[in-house]
Parts: sequence; C-alpha cells; structure tokens
Amino acid sequence: MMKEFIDLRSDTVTKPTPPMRKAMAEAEVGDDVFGEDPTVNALQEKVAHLLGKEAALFVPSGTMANQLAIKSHTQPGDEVIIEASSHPYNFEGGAGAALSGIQFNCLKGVRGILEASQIEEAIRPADHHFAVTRLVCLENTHNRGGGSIYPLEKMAEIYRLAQSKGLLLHLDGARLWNASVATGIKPHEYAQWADSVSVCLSKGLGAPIGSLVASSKTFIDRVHRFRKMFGGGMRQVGILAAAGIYALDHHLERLKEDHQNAKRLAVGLKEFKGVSIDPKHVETNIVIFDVANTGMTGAQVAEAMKKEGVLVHAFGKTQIRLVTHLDVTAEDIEKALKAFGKVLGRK
Ligand code: TLP
Repeated sequence: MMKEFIDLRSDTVTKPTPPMRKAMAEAEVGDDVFGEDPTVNALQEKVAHLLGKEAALFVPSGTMANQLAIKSHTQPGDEVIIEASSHPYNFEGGAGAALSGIQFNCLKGVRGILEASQIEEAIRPADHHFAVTRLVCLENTHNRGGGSIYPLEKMAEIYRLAQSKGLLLHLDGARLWNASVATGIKPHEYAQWADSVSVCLSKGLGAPIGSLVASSKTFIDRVHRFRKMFGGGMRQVGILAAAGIYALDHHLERLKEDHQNAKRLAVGLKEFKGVSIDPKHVETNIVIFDVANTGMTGAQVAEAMKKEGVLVHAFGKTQIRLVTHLDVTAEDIEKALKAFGKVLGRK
C-alpha cells in the first residue's frame, strides 16, 4: 500500500504490525487491579530484569510513569533539579506542580546533558529559607537535546553525587533502548545509576501504548498506590502488555536501522540552503536542525514539506525535528531528502 505521508514527526506514530496484533489478540488476560493479568505480570518481570531492578509497574504513558516517580519520591514543596529543556519539565502539562506540588530547578545542559558540578552548585543549603532539594531527574536519550546519549560515566558521577548529598535520582528513559542499542551498553548498566527509571514501549519500539516504572519493590509499591490515585489502574490490559513483550522481543535490535536513517537524513540535510546542522550530533533516531537562514519559519517549512508528502515537526520558531522509526524505510528517507531539496534548494 502506498503511504499517504512519510511521517517523521515522532516515533510515537507507528502502527502495530500484523504479528504484534496477533500476539495482542492471543494474549492471556486477567484483572490487573487484582494483580491477576499473567501477561502484564510477565511484561513487568521482563522489564524489571532488563533494567536490573527488583520490580516494575505497567502504566499507560511515559508522562504518567515520570510523574508517578516524581510523586513517589517527593513531598509538596520539595525541589527537583532537572535540565531546562527536559520532557518532564516542558511537555507534561505542568504535572510536577499540579500533581506533586514540587518546584523544578532548571539547569541548562549541553544538548540536554548536565555536569555533576552544575547539579552540586544547585543543591539548596539546609536553611529554612529554601525549598528542600530532594530529587534529580535525567533524560536518556534526551529528546529536545536531539536524541543525545548520556555518557555512562556522567550518569555514574551524578548518581554518586546524589547519594552523597542524600538526593534521589529518577531517569526518564523513554528512549533508553535507543541509547543502549547505539552504544552497546545494556539498559541495566544505565539503570544502575538511578533509583527509579521510566521506559516507554510506544516510541521506537512500536507498541501502541505503554510505559513502565522500575525500581525497588518498596518504591514500586508506593508507585502502585499513586497509579490507583491517578486513575491508571487498568483491568484486562494484557492485550496491551502483549504488544510490549512482542516489541521488546522483536523491535529492539532494529533500532540500529532508525539510527542509520537519522544519520543519513542529517548528512543529506547539510547539502541544503540555509540549514544549520552538525551530523555528528545525531547519535540516535532524532534529528533537530535550524532553518533560520532559509528565510522561512519552521512552521512554513513544515507546511511546504506536507505538500510534498512528508510530515515534520516544527519546534520553536526556527527549528525542525525529524524522528525515524519502525514505519519509515531507507527508501522513505531518500524521498524525504528529495522533498527537502525541493522546498529548500541545494547550496
Ligand atoms: N515525547 C513526545 C512528545 O511529548 C514531545 C515525542 O513526540 O517525542 N519522556 C520523553 C523523553 C518523551 O520524549 C516523551 C514523549 C515522554 C516522556 C512522554 O511519553 P507519553 O507521550 O507516552 O506520555
């Protein structure tokens, strides 16, 4: 079937494949609020194992996973140190303030990556004037940072600092799978440097829904209580967990193709007028570039690309984000580059 559009807006746009749908249709189910869904239990065990944690809990979205972790780690009035362009701070509807009553202390990173020294400086002194610094949140890969990978040794350094200062660390690992496949560093090697980790099945892995929070048994018990409170307790949800198990078994290694496709896009885009991009910054499946020198806004480029059959995401005034995924082929990438050539012109 001919695609109507080549959709590079996000890796969340993938549709479940026929074998994934078959696995969903055949899933054994039970009432997960009673803990009786065998497929959910199997997924939770699998993800806990992959992340080297005692337990994991299935939740509907990455946003809920992050916010449950923040809620479970903090008290109202606490401060959470986070990178200024991070997902939990920018793109989760103000949930940290609304649901947990915390305030964020936002630090500017380099493509989303913070240094331990910056975090150390931001920790509030023990003085009644100040909020209590409780939690550090990191994001790996970093979405707004252009899919950048947190170097393992930086994570370790930040975790050791957090521990020495009595702080907790949550990792938004919505795309931790991409970091792992790109570097060969196992998910549990990253996760060892975090008290809690959230991961998504509905981004690069191609499941229609689902995220998990992984941590110690005691912490996941607390997350479970808040999941109920936030309305995230689901019933015969093994149908969805089956898609997640299928995705982990079949779609993990292929993330390499997405990374190659993203690199090809970045290298190709460099040839067009007014595009500012450094392909060496494209480490995984996200490509962010600036179009200020084309004389067009990001929204205008996105509109013109849509007419050429390619959907892209305008970010800010002059930035475009492209994300490669399961439903775009190497051939689609060449077509997308041709379309960019038409819209922007060659140098
Ligand atoms: N990111 C989406 C949008 O919300 C921007 C996307 O298209 O990239 N953490 C990270 C790092 C994410 O990128 C996302 C989704 C989430 C958490 C939230 O996941 P969902 O959408 O399942 O709530």
